Amino acid sequence: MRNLALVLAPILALGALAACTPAAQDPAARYLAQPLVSEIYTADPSAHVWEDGRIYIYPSHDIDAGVPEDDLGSHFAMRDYRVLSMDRVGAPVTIHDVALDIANVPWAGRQMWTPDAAYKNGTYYLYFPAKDKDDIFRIGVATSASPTGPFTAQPEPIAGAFSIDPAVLAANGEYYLYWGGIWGGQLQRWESGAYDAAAGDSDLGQPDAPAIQPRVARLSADMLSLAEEPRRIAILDENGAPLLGGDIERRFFEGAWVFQRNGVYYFTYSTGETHYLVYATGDNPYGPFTYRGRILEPVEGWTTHHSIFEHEGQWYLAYHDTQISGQTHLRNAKITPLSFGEDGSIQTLTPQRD
Ligand code: FUB
Repeated sequence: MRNLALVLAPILALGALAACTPAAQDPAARYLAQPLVSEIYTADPSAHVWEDGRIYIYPSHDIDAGVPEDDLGSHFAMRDYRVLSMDRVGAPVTIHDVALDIANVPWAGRQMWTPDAAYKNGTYYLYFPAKDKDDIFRIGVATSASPTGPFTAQPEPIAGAFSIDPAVLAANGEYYLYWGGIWGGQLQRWESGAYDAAAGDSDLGQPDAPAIQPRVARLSADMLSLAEEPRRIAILDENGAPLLGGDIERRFFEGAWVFQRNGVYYFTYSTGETHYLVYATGDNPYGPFTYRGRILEPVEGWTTHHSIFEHEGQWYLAYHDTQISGQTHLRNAKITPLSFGEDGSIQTLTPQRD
């Protein structure tokens, strides 16, 4: 009996110690950041600071539409957009009314995925992907006099743009639209230059060939169309060779976000099935960009998607995970500070402790 007590004592002591750790007292403490809001599900947060100095988040608005989960993301069956805003990170977050409903987009059929926004000359522009009536992902644009909408959609999608995950970079007095996502995002179906459903639903199965490349085009002066033919974006390894399709820990999958810092252009994206947020850098908006490293280790949930912005001298990463629901299609947006090294490298973040 005495021996048993001797054996059990240290185990019980360790247990008591563990129960005192912040994570045991509060399960939320194991996360790097907390959800911005819990009233609605939000994901793919595209963050901007407009002229009023406030932070505006344009996220996907996740819902449970009862669509079974599959490899193409059919369970992400979103139908509208809501904008979030706050004075600064950590301040109360306002959930604004519906900014755009799929019922008011004449060409759209289903699945309103990641949006982004831009501001020019008193008008706010919301860029968004949705499947058209033929189930082909297109990218549309809607306008508003207010950063939070309601937005009025153009009657047709933007000619020449396709696939998913639009992101806008304002630089040098111009605006550049980036897009693309493989697998369910259908980018692989546009490899020939025209839509080809026969190209299938994955990444073309060419592990030794250059990976499928995201696209970019400068926007027209009225922000409603492309001013040039879309260009393919090269993402290179440390030897200047294009990343290969089989390099699944580094090649582009979806979720482009581009920003400029100290004259360097950062092309950031998700690696999809390996669940990393990574970045590559270049010296102009079109690339090529050279792979540099990871921004965020895998979050809870299948998808990972983000934006990066500066507010009052501090850089931030807006991202999402599934902390609230534990379900891959019901995500919650978060924001956490981001740090850079002297050489411009991004310091890798870990989103939760195991
Ligand atoms: O939210 C739907 C899709 O999931 C996005 O468009 C992808 O980037 C992924 O986050």
